[in-house]
Amino acid sequence: MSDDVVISKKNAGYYAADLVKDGMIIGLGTGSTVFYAMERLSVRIKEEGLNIKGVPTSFQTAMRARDYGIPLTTLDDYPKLDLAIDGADQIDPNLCMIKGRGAAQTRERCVAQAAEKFVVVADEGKLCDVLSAVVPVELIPFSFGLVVERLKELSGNPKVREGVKKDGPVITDNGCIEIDCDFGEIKDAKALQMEINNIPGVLSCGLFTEFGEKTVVVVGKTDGVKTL
Ligand code: ABF
Repeated sequence: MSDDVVISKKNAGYYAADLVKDGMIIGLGTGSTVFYAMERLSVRIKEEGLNIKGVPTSFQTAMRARDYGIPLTTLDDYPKLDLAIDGADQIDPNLCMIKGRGAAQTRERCVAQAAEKFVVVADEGKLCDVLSAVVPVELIPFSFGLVVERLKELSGNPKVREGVKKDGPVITDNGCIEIDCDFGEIKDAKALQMEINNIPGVLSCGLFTEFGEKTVVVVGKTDGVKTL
């Protein structure tokens, strides 16, 4: 990762962390850019006595939050969140996005749904005119053959995300399998998201087209940020 990208991610993460107000219950996404937001929150907790709680969207985020001294809670305790901070892989001009490279999109969707405001942090390289990255799909192992067949019928090219062992699938925090499906340029992301999420056995895919109204995208640059 280039120094410019690291600086950009840090600027975006820090800016998002400074949107957090005392007393907030927030969602904590997964990924390196969010981790910069958590780094800044850690400093604010220590220096300002910021009083917040976070709902982590992955085991990795929970571990990182504990290291940073960010108190954790759950959606059971707080089904409504003030704000969620999360990352993305691609973001189009309509604030539709592809997420899930961290295989955490299902929990990220729950947290985004629960949040009043969805703050997405990204470097400029994540912006695109048309979504075209592979779409992660989380599914229960029982449905694997069916989901693969259906994704192909939708003109996708599905590939199982491999874990540490060759041909050994990544097992998500939910005990499921992750597939990365290449659809090339995605002309109608909303429709494709509906199709994929309606396949029996799919927990959720990485197309996020339903949160535009409450989304603020913080685009990190080497000299600051711009918001969309
Ligand atoms: C998570 O972080 C995923 O949904 C998304 O794919 C990833 C982005 O990671 P990074 O911020 O490291 O680019 O939100």
